Amino acid sequence: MAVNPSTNERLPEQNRDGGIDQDWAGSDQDWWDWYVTLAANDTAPIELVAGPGLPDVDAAADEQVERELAEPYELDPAAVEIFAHDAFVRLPGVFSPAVVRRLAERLEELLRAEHGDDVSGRFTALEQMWLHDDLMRAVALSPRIGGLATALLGEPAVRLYHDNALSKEPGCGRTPWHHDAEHFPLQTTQAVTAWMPMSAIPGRMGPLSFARGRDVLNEVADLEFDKVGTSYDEAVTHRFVDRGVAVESEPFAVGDVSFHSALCFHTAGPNRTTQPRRALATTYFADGARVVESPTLISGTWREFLPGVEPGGLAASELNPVVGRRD
Ligand SMILES: O=C(O)CCC(=O)C(=O)O
Ligand SMILES: [Fe+2]
Repeated sequence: MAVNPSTNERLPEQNRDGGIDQDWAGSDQDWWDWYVTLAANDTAPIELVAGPGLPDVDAAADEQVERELAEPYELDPAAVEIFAHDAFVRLPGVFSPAVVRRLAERLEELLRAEHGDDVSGRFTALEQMWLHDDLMRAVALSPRIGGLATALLGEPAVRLYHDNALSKEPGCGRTPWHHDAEHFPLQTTQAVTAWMPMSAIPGRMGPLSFARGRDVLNEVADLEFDKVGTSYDEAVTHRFVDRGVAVESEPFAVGDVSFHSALCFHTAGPNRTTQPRRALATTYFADGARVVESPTLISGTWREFLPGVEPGGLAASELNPVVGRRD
C-alpha cells in the first residue's frame, strides 16, 4: 500500500519506522490526532446541522453530583447477560439530566483551558482529569460506575485504568474500528469502559457504535493493522458486512451510559452537527491483572496510567485504586 506522507507525519518521529511493537513517543492528544487519521471517511464535504446542546435543566450542585455518583444503580440481571453475550450494554438513566449538565459544564471549562477555541474538525481529548479536578474524580472513582463495572465483568473487584474526555468537534470524521484490548497493555481482557455522553447524542453526532458479540474479533483477527492509512478500518467494515455481523448504532438519550468490554469491536460516526460530541470514558480492569510483556504503539501513553509498573508487573500503581468491590 502507498504510504500517505501527510499521515505518516502525524506519527512522532521515533514511531515512523518499523512496526507497531514500540512505545508511543508523543502525548495522549498526539495519539488521538494520529489515531483518527486511520479512519476511512466519505470524501464529500460534511454538511453540519444543529445538534443538541446541554440538557435543558438547571445544573446539579456539586454535592448532588457526588451523592448521585455514590449511590448504587439498580442493575437488571438481564443487562449482565446481555453484556456477557454482546460484549456491550447500554443502561438508561445512569445519570440525571441535572448531573449531566453540571459535568458537561465543567468539562467545557477543562477542554477550553487545554485546547482553546480553535478546534473545529478535530478530536480533542483529555485524560487523567481525576488527578486534579474534584468533579471528574467523583466520576472516575464513582461507586455507582465502579459498581456497574464490577457487576458486568463479574469480578470481585476492579481498578481504575484511566479516565478520558473525548470531544469529537463539529466536522470531525469517524473513529476507526478497533477493540480496546489492543489499547490496554494488560494480560487480561477483563476490562470495561463506561462511555458517558455529556448530552443527548443523535445519529448525526457520532454515537459510539458496537459490533454485537464477544467473538466478533475472531472474524477480523487475520486483518493486518495499518499505522499510516485507512486500510485496516476499511477491511474491518467490509468483513463485518460480508459476514453479516450486526452493528448497533443507536442514539444516546441524556443520562444513558454504555459499557463496552475490551473485546468489543466499536467505532463512531462523524460529527455532522454544530455542537461538539462529548463523552467521558473511564476504563476499569480486574484487580490482579498484570501488564503485558511487550506494549505496542497502540497502547498509547500507558506509562502515564501505570507509573512505576514495568512490562510483566502487577497493574496496581497508586493511580489504579480499587473502585468497585463486591461484598
Ligand atoms: O469516542 C469515540 O469516538 C471512541 C471512544 C472509544 O473508542 C472508547 O471509549 O473506547
Ligand atoms: Fe475504544
